[in-house]
Parts: sequence; C-alpha cells; structure tokens
Amino acid sequence: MAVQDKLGAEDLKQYYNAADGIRLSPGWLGGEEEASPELAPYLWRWSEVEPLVLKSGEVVTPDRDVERRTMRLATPGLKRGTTHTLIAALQLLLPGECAPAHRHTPTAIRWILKGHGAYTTVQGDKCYMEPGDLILTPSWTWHDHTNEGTEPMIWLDGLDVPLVRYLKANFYEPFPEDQQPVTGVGDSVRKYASGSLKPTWGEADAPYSPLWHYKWDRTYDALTNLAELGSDPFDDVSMEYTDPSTGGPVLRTMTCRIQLIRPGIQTKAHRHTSSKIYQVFRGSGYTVIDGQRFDWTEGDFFIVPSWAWHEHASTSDGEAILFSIQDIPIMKSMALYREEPYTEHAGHQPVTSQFNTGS
Ligand code: GTQ
Ligand code: FE2
Repeated sequence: MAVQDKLGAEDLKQYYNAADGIRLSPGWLGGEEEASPELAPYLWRWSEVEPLVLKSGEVVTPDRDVERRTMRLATPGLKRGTTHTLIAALQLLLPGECAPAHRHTPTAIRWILKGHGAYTTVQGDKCYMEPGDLILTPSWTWHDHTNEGTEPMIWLDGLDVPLVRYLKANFYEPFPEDQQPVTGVGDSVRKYASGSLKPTWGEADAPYSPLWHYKWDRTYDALTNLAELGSDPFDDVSMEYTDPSTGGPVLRTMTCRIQLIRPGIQTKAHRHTSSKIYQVFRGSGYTVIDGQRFDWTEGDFFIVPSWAWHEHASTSDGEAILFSIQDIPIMKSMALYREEPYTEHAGHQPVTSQFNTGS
C-alpha cells in the first residue's frame, strides 16, 4: 500500500513518535509478523520412538515430583506442543508403579498402545486399559494411573494444554494421597456404553461425555460394521467417538476419531481448519500433506496442520486403522470451522516431495 502523505515528512515523523510514546501503533503501516512460524507436518516412527520410551523407565520414576513419565511429541518449530492447540506424549508406567492423583483444567485423553494390567481411575471410576481403548480425563476430573500387572504399559496422552495456556486458564491441584478412593470399576461403561440407552438420572449437564472409557472391541465392531455400508471420500470408513448424552464430540476442545482405510484405498484430498494428531494403530500406507508424502507403518504418529491439504492411502495388502485427535470442537464453537475439497487432478495432490525423519 502506498503511504499517503497528507502531512509533511517532518510532521509525520513527529506524529508517529508521539503515537509511539503513548503506545499507539498505526494499523496502516502493517508490519505485524506472524507470532510463530507456520506449523509444518511431521512424522515420528514407532521403531525409533519405542526404544527411547522404554528407556525412559531407567531415567525417572513417577512420584510427587516427576508426576508423569512422559516423552512429548515435540514438533520442530513449536516452542511447546505438538500442534498449536494440542500436545501429545507417550507415557510409560512400569509394573508396580503409580502416577499420583491430580486434576487440572486441561483436558486429556489416553489412547492405549501396549500392555495389560494397568488402570486409570477417573473421578473414582477404575478403568482398566487395553490396547485400542480410549479413556477420557475431562477438565478438572481427578485421575491417577497404576500398573498392577507384569508388563510395561505405554499409552498416548493427548491434551489441549497449548490452547488452555494461551487462554490463561491453566489450573492444577494435587490430590492429598497418591491414589484417590475407588468408588466403582467401569461404572461409566456400565451406565453409558450401551449406545442407545442411558440412565434417566444423573450427570446430563456435564460439559463432557459421562462415558469415559471406549473399549476397543466395541470400536472395532462399529468400524467393521460401517465398512460394509459406506465410506467418506476423504477419510474412508471414519467414525467420531461421541458423548452418549448429546451425540456430539466427547470433549469441548478435542474430538477423537477412528478410521479404517480399506486395503488399497486412496482417499481424496481436502483441507479444514483443525489441527490433527494421528496414530497408526494398524497397517501401513501413506498420507500426502501439502504435496509431501509421509509413509507410515504400524505405531507411527504424524500431524496434519490446520488448512493443510491431506489425503490418506493404505497399502493394498491390508487395512489400515488411524486414530486421531482434532481440535474441531473449538473451531466449530467459535464459528471458525471451514472445509474445502481439492478439486484438481481428480482430487489427488501431485506429490512433490517425500518426508524422511531427520530431514
Ligand atoms: O497422565 O495425568 O502427558 O497430567 C501430561 C500431563 C499426562 C497425566 C501428560 C498429565 C498427564
Ligand atoms: Fe494429568
């Protein structure tokens, strides 16, 4: 923009100096740099991650100081967080260990990857973790983790910490004892997991799902049943975990999804205003993100930034299952969610580069 020159040069300089002196800045001069660099897509390989997560067991032990033994997915270019709103971390809990009870305003999900015999207690409800289970610890709910089994337990934590910190609403409280009292075992499942029936009394007004534990066998059943009926052009057989009391997303800030990419399917590309963290639960394939091909295999993690073109493909010899967390509920609640299909090249992006770790 050509700067108009209504005042003479000397007067103009004086004007800008006077404005600067009382902390006013002329909007017509622009110059507002992006506060942080653009988030780029990234991928973590399970083959590289797992050994270092297991090794973290020799480095620290969860106690009142350490609290949680986690290794965060630290995206290059971000000061903290895995996307600008979400953070994911791998948590290791060894046999006999307890990660002490606390609560915080950031909301967390656990996506269980490996092991048996550990549980998370959420507001008194003991939830035994099995691979493929999703467990919610909504904002300000007490939670502690205990491994009473014989195997190391590894899960993925997903939290909205970067958003909550940005909004200056991060609060935390330790529970006076390591473990909170247990008032039930799988009660949220018994009350709310039937799908089409729910109690006529109780916690209908909570700002999150009253069901805290989504078990893998039910999830997989739902996916395979749906696969016989239909699919989405951009995500193939894709399902959202829902709050049984509303039918909406399980949490106010994050939604969780599970999707099956049938063997040999390549979806079409689209983009939307949400950031996403994926875990490859089963199978292998690739995702093209803004023209860059990310090959993935079982256990890998990758992120798709907001408004990045993306399409997924599975290899032809087997189905792939992707779990993801996305910040869609935030965007929808603020009327900022938009979505767009990729229309050129029959809906597929030209691949211009390939991702390699360390590059
Ligand atoms: O397990 O409670 O990755 O409080 C970060 C903060 C996990 C947890 C994290 C937490 C937890
Ligand atoms: Fe926590």
